[in-house]
Amino acid sequence: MHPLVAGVLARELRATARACRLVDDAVPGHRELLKGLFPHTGRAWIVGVTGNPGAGKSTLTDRLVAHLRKQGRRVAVVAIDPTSPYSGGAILGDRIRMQRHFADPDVFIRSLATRGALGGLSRSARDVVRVFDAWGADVVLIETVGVGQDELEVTRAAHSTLVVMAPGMGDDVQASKAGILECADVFAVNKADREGADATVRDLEVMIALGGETVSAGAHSRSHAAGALDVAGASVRHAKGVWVPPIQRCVATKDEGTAELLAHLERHRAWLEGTEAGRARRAERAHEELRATLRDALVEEAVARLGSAIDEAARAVSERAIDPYSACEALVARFRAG
Ligand SMILES: Nc1nc2c(ncn2[C@@H]2O[C@H](COP(=O)(O)OP(=O)(O)OP(=O)(O)O)[C@@H](O)[C@H]2O)c(=O)[nH]1
Ligand SMILES: [Mg+2]
Repeated sequence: MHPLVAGVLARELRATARACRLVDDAVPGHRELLKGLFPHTGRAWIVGVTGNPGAGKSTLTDRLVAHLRKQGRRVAVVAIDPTSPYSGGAILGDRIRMQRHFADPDVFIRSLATRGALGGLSRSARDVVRVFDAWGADVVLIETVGVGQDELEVTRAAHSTLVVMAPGMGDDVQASKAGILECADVFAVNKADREGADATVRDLEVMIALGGETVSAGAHSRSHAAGALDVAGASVRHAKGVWVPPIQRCVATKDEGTAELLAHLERHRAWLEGTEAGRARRAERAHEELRATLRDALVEEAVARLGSAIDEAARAVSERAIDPYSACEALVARFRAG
């Protein structure tokens, strides 16, 4: 048994922080630690919080933490900032914003320092979340910036994903619509005290009404039909047991709408646990995780065994002596041969 397991289960601060660092960095032996922790996990509700930079994710997260604490629930926050891996500026900002929870032994806040030495950010996030699950978190909130591919993968580690929007981010919203719709379980239109919140809500309503289809920029001009679409589309999907993401207006700075937001998230959790569609989704996530872990393990094994052959092949490809496909086939053949 890994020596840190007992410390995490005893909820020791230093052991838990160290365990987070080990799995984040994927140092040798980190899987033994995770294996030891796994039997003590599975209780935590994992909530992803994503959205454009500055939309108010940290402020909202801080409010959600406060509400959860009032209910007596133990909370962990994992903050991820892929946009500025070196400055740490945003992370420092988050610390300041959430610092009123710092003295609370039932709140654990952790920033992912590395970009995930092995298997990337989503692997790192998933494993750190597991440490918190074993630590006894009732809820783990993962804050991630943006809706790029990396962030979408991180949110796949979550049971429920909250996408935070703010008025006046039109172009960003357009650009990331497909991605947003794919991962959002609940929408927060934050900064509802600012002009443009109604337009943002309408925009989202159209998007949701159109369902899984990728929304083109032309959707705006068709927004007339949105009302009808909404009724037909959303209610039909509801009836089929499909989750249709609700939209909640919030003013995070004033704690307005945040209790309702949490209630929406709770409903999503109940849906996950109580419906066939929800259970299917959980099974799909487990499948994804296993595939990702398998991919990492295979890559690790291949790199360990082929080592310099990979370097040589890469050099040959860069000198155009061979195409990357043939080079890869040769490496796979060599790997198979042992
Ligand atoms: N007017 C207004 N300002 C808000 C609201 N919520 C947050 N802010 C402000 O918006 C700014 C950004 O808030 P953050 O919570 O740091 O946003 P974030 O999405 O976490 O930002 P990054 O992590 O840097 O992407 C801060 O100055 C907040 O005080 C709101 O509801 N209304
Ligand atoms: Mg933030």
